[in-house]
Formats: sequence, structure tokens, C-alpha cells
Amino acid sequence: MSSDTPAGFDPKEHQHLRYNPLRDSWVLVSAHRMKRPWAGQVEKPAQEHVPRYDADNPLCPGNTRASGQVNSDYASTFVFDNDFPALQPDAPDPGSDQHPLFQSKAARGVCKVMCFHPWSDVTLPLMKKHEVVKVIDKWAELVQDLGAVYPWVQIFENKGAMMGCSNPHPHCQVWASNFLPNEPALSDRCQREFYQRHGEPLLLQYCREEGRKQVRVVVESSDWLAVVPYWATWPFQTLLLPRRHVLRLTDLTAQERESLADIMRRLLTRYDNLFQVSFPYSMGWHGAPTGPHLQEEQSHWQLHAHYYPPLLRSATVKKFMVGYELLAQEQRDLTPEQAAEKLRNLPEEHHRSRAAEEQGQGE
Ligand code: H2U
Repeated sequence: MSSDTPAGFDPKEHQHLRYNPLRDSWVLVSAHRMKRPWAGQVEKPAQEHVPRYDADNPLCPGNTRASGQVNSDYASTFVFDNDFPALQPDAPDPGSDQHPLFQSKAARGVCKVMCFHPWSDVTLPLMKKHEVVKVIDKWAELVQDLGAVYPWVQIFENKGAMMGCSNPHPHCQVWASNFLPNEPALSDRCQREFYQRHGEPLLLQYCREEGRKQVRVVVESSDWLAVVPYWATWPFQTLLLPRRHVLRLTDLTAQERESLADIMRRLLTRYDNLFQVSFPYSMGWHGAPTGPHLQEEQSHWQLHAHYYPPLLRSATVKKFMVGYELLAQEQRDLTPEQAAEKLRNLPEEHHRSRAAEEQGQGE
């Protein structure tokens, strides 16, 4: 904890509350609960052997999707309109009700799917650096294009069946909406208030402090820092931050995109090495809002990515956000410092590339 931690207090033994300044909420940290036995649900191990090409997979190059449309024979990234979009550009207005308890608004937008690579048997940490740079460039392009029309462009990746991912082919989704969704709206308010009070972006100051303290740092470079945040809820949650003040993915220089590809591969390799599986998670980018009608100053914003992995004890035992979390408050079982230390101490080399080398199949 901090240098002024009172004698007799051990964060690994004594439950306490930590403040999340991005959500203006508190998390209960009770690390001693890791000692309890587990006789609950055990997940199926992730599918490890995915074929490189599957004629029945609608995300593979050249294949036909549910809509009947045919994918191009793509060799890098590939973006298409989601055939089952949650947001459409032309949905009619629901009409207004004057009653305060029955409010509704129009929701319009677009949903896209982006394949990272033509092969189904790779994931970001197993892709080459220049291939990950292509993904980052495409993300920035989508923020540029959709952000010209919509106030919020949410890029997110659900990875692994445990996180609701419907297809093992490496991909993410991009939903652009005519409204600021709840999470970014809350984050926007918190960052704005901090900036007004302290004259510096919240996450810029946070990144500097974490770089100085080091205890929650997982990986870092001269451009980027990945930490298990002080207020993390999910066991191995991380926050990926640029060291300089950057509003959006579109503002990253070519050099920063290269170094982002690098740090993403280093972080995700550690995730995969933790339990020697393709680590499930939901991740997403948050940057300053966009849209043609953006009037207010956005300097309070700092670009960042959240990674929310569900696993707790092993490849098959996940953290459940249920009773107390749903009804009272978020709670975590190991301290963020313990999680960061575990991740930090893992090898930089992916367990699958080592396994391949040992079998004499190195690339
Ligand atoms: P998820 O794995 O995160 O569910 O993303 C896959 C998306 O791909 C999903 O939203 C879309 C699904 O609607 N999809 C198509 O648009 N067409 C298809 O033929 C298959 C899947």
C-alpha cells in the first residue's frame, strides 16, 4: 500500500475498501478469502486446437456469412457490418413519455465486426508485431470514420467462450452510437471533475504515480504502462495507458502504434502464460468522445484500454460477480499488488511458442 500504511495493517490479510476514481465507486478487497476451498463450478478448458481454416466458420476469408454475404479473401484485417446488429442507423423514435419513471430515447448506430488476421489459430499475442500494428491502424481508422458521425465508438474484444465470444477466429467488435453509453458517461464525468479540481488529467497523473510506485506495474515501456489498477475488481484486470497525454487512438503516432503493438503482445503473452491457456477476457478502448457536435473541451480525457479477464484460481475456475457484487458492492479476492506480481513474474515468451520450439516446430 502507501508509505503511510499503519503498522498492523496487511492488505493481504485485512479487508478494506479502495476507491475507483474512474467510476466514483468503492471496491471491497478481501484477499484472505483466497484461502477458502472451492467446490463450485468448473469451466470447460478453452478450445486450444483451432484449425487455421474452417470451411464452416463465417469469419474465415472467402466464406459465406449468415446474411449470405461472402467475405473477401482477406490477407490482413477485415471489417464487415455485423449481420445481427444491436444498433441500426435508421431505428424509429420511441416517442416520449412525460412520466419520470418511463423515459426512453432514440438509439441509433452501427455495429461492425473486425477480423484481426486471416488465420483462425492465432490470437494477438501469437501474431507478428507488424500484424498487430495493422489491427491498431484499423482501430484508429474506424474511430476516425465512425467518430465523424457518432459521439461514441466502442471497440471491444470478447475473447474465449467464457466471455461470450461466439467464434474462435481472432476478432473484435465496434459499436458506434448516437449516445454516450453509461460507462464512458460516468468516466467522462469523473475525469472532468478531477481535471477541474487538480488541473491535470486523472489518468496522466495516475500513470505517473504508478510508474513511480511500481508495485502494480505488469509491463512498461517508454510510451506505455500496463498496471493492475489500485481499484481493480476482476482478479487480473489491467489498465493500459499511454505515458503522454493522448485523447484518442487516432492521435497515436506511428512510433506509438508500434510500441502499443509491442506492449499488447507482452501483456497478453503474460495473460496466456498465467494458466497456460488462451486467456479469456473482455477488453475495450476508451478515449475522448467524438461526433460532429462535440462542443466541450476534452482535455480531461486520456486514452486507455481496460482488460477484464474472468479467471481467478486456474484455467477453469473463474470469479463470479454475483450475490454481494450484484446487490451490494464489487469485491475482489486477491490484492491488485498480488495479481500484478504474479503477472509481472511470468516469462515474456509465449508458452505455445516454447512448446512448438521444444517439438522442433518453431516458425
Ligand atoms: P462475438 O464473438 O464477440 O460474439 O462477435 C462475433 C460477432 O459476429 C457477433 O456479434 C457476428 C455476430 O453477430 N456475426 C455476423 O455478423 N455474421 C455471421 O455470419 C456470424 C457472426
